[in-house]
Amino acid sequence: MERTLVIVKPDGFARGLTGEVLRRIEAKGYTLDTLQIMTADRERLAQHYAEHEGKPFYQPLVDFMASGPATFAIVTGERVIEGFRALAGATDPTAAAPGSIRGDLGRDWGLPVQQNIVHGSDSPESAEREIGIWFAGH
Ligand code: IDP
Repeated sequence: MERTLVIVKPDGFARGLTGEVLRRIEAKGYTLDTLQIMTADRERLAQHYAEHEGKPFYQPLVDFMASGPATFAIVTGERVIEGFRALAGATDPTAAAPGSIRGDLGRDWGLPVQQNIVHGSDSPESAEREIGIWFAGH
């Protein structure tokens, strides 16, 4: 069974969209395996977003992700990585297709980081790496 790391980012948490995101995951038929609400620390965010280090949005991204509580979830199911990314929609919430989480619930707020409500791992390797960062022992 495949698994992925989903984060309801601080914008989604602050807007009260955690339940809506989890509802869509469950309605799609995936299973919530582990859930935790926490404010992410910068050390683990630097590991999580290592591939973006040096990009113009990297520091604003880390600042945003550390700015308040977020919901971290391990979600399981057949092809859940691909499936959750389809549920999430394109990275840019303005361009994300209506029907997706970002397309239905997100927009551009004129900020240096796209506040796009959710994160989902992009490959099995990323999922295992990210789960190891946020859920040691899982
Ligand atoms: P993903 O979350 O759709 O997988 P990534 O390319 O992995 O997208 O980027 C990680 C996060 O960094 C995005 O979700 C978004 O919050 C932010 N981000 C990505 N590209 C840009 C950009 O060009 N400008 C501002 N923020 C960005």
